[in-house]
Amino acid sequence: MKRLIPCLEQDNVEIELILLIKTLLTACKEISFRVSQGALSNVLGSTLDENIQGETQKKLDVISNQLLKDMLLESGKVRTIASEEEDFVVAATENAPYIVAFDPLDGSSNIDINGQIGTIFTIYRAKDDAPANSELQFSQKGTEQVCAGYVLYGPSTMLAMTTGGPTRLYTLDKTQGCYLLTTEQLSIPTETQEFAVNMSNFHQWSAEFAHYINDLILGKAGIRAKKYNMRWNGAMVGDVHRVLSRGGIFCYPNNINQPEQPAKLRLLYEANPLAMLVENAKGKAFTEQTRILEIQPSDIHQRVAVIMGSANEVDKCLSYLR
Ligand code: P6P
Repeated sequence: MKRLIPCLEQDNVEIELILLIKTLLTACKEISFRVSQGALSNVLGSTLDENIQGETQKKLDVISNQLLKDMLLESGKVRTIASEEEDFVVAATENAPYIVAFDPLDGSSNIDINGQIGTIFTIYRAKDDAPANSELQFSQKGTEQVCAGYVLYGPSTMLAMTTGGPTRLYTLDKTQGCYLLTTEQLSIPTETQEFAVNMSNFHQWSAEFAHYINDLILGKAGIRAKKYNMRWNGAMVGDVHRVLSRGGIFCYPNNINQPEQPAKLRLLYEANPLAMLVENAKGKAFTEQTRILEIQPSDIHQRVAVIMGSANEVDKCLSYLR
């Protein structure tokens, strides 16, 4: 099986970016080890702190964030860092070529129940018209991403990544300590019979989205005339990995009862990188109206509705919302 670096070289990825990806994935190897140790290494449970999202920080959230931040700060390739666990951007190396944003441990509510969790990351070129300590470094549409990926800490540790070309899957060989190519090119089936949504939020959806889900639940007896199955992982990275692997549609729509902040998922370090992975695997990724990758960001922690996965199912869902 091919190793990661030769794959990136074959994809003509520039050496500076290859070195940065290598650094980032080295940190994820350490996170994978800590996660797999679980209760044995006293990393379970919560801290007494809350992040800017208002969520209680898990010990592993803080450990993973620090691991990534330290390694990226030392890399010399990163001008600015943004993280779900950091209130503000962190200036790194002046005039370095790239900026990096990440969710160090997506789905951390799954940590204490040994569920799937993962690190989501995205890389852009640094901007020369903004200081290294400015949020304006991340004022770039998702279409500007030069690399997007996640490392999923499941029964095996898997990396899904694109550098603009196909979305490829790699598996971490823990004996050699390297990521090996296990799926050359992911291609999401255009049709599906599987949807992912938190059904307990039914009361907060728009009537149009509730109608769409209700038609899925009606199955063969309803207008969709086929039986649908439902999965909800509690970790977007796990749900989207399933969608990338076998098709499906992942939905986190707006909460109409919270007009001041209707969306839950974050654009910069959740929706955008996963949207790039999905689109480069022939899927689609929208909010309730807009292609996610075309949104002009306004804030590093801004939130968006998410509907992504099998192209024809996403189109069908959006047809209910228009
Ligand atoms: P709920 C995890 O906290 C997360 O940001 C996503 O990874 C996940 O899909 C979603 O929230 C789960 O939200 O409301 O079902 O707990």
